[in-house]
Amino acid sequence: MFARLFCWIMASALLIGAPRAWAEDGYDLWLRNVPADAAAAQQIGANARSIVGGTSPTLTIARQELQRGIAGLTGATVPLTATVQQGAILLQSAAQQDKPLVPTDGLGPDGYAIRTMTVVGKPVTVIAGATDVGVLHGAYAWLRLARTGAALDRIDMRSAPRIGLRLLNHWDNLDGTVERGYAGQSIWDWWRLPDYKGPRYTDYARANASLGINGTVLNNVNAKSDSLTAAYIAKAAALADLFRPYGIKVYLSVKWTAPMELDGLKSADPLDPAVAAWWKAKADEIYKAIPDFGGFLVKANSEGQPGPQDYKRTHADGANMLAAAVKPHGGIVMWRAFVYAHDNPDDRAKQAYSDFKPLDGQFADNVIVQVKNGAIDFQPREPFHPLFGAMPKTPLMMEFQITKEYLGQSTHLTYLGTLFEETLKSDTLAKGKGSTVAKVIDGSLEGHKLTGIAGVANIGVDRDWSGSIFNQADWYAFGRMAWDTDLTAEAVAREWAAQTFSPDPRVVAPIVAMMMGSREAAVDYMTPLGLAHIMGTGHHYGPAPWVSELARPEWNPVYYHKADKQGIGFDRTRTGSNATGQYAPALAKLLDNPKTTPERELLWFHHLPWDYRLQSGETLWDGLIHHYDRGVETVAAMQRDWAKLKPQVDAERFAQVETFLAIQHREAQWWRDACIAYFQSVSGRPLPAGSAAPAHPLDWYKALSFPYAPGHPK
Ligand code: BDP
Repeated sequence: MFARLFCWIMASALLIGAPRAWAEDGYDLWLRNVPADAAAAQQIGANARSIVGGTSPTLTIARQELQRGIAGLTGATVPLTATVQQGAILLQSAAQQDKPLVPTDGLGPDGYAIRTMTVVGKPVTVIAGATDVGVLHGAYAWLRLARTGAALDRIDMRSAPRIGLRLLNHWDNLDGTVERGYAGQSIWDWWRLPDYKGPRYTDYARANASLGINGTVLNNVNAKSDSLTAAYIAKAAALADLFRPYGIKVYLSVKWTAPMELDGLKSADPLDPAVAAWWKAKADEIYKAIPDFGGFLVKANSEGQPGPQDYKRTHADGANMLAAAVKPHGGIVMWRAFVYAHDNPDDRAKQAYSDFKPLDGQFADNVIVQVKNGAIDFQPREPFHPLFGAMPKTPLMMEFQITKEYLGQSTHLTYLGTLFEETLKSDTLAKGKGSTVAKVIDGSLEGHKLTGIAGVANIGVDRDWSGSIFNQADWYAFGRMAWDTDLTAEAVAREWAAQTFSPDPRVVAPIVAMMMGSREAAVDYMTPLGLAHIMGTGHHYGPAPWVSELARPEWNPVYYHKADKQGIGFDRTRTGSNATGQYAPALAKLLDNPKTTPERELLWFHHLPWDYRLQSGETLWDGLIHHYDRGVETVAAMQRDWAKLKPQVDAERFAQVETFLAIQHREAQWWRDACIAYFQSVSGRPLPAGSAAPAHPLDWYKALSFPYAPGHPK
């Protein structure tokens, strides 16, 4: 024992400050098992001398994760023992115990309890769950405590998610491309599935299970019918088999016209019995291969996708027909509310509500409507979607975008935890104060049992999975906040930084500070004061507020900012498009008045003169420019803060972040300059004192083109 400890201290000493034998390429995500400092290693070792219990596939994973984690952190090999000894970790699934040592009622199928206690006279740690998967989540939670340097000798915690479905949505195409993916090709190697199941799939499942993510939609919402052929069902089944012991179910996006494309049906009318019979048979076929298949995700009658409205039926008609097909198997249908139509002249921000609100109460009980966080499309900032709180009889699930289509794509450091928190904590006022979006989606506001939250994944085959080290934090934050919507973005950032870099407060504090200010910086240099959707056409990379000639009005940035000589902003008040009228009356009243509208959403709801006075006393024009300046300055400050971390961060990851921050700074400047050049060409106003003129004339920015920008479907 002593000798082992000595070797360990020697090994750790050599590792600290010395180059590591393996590359810090980000592959290990937040599950890095690297030597803890001596004191931390000592307490981990003292509280994990052996592991008792569990032989099921899931409990075996729990044990192996603990063994692997402890070995990495302390150098010790932890044995699996049959009897309880001092400092043991006991894995206890109520499903396999007559008399659980720790009560598991109220934990649900996924929750866990961890408690240090005395068993047969010996101090031990019990990790308990009502199910094996609950225990697995508990094992990951214990490892999180260990990796972040928390005390392990006095634990008494219980944690259960309030939201039932915590899902990733992959916008992955069958040809390996990823729509809005900036981390390389799809991780699903469809071509070589179902035979070849590379190690990445298991590591993917580990990463998700460590956060409590319990489902994954494998394919793009812009779905191809082929994913429902026998060959592709077999491929999906191979993935489902791998993910099952991790508590992760698979789901598929479906194309509405699949019965026509695959089997020559004449129609896809949801009320046509032949169509319903086709889907029923298809569901039966899927469940034969994947008995715990989760269900379907559907994008219908949106952006050119077919749907029930093509047959003059409603979204509810369509959803309910599919729901009936999966119902006997316990499946569900997630029906997306992201709809807007080319022939609807109404404000695009109003269209989802207009389509779906009248259907409240008409959906089958295994349908959940999936609503994006805002009414337009994953902008750097959007007010919460007015459907939240407006459909009391219908379960609504949240759709966040983890991939940063509009927030700097792969290179910008824009931590999304703050965006998630802002949305979840928004108060809909639907049933008085405190009717937060979080309470809508966790079902507590209206007493719904079916509850969910989805994040559009930022995962690809890049070694670091997410296109950058810091993008991993967005996947992490999504999973952690899906599990517990009360977690703050800051607490999550702290956990992530401690596990990803080092629990040393001198590392954690500055990294968290960078992360916490980063999304506001992007809002400032891209779309301050409630502006939205002024990015480049198609690829959505970079600024293009001048675009005005695309076929559909609502595709054009000018539609959104409405800047002219007099002022800027979209009038969505009672006297404008009346999108404010879609919010609860008490909130609508506030939003109808620019003085009681949060300034961060000002131009989303109001068209205001350039001389309008902001809270700071400056004019709207000057304030707008100052926001742009501030955004660029914040990125420069992030660069300086990161540079100071050089001694504490491994060279490889330090260099990536340093380079990406330089790109971000350059692009922030570009956003600022191009937007100011354009808005100035419209307003004709001078820049406030101290603000530099754009580096180039407007035409220079307009002439830029990006033919091979990633993530853009051709
Ligand atoms: C937009 C994306 C587009 C998606 C669409 C959707 O630009 O690629 O297909 O949303 O969510 O954000 O369906």
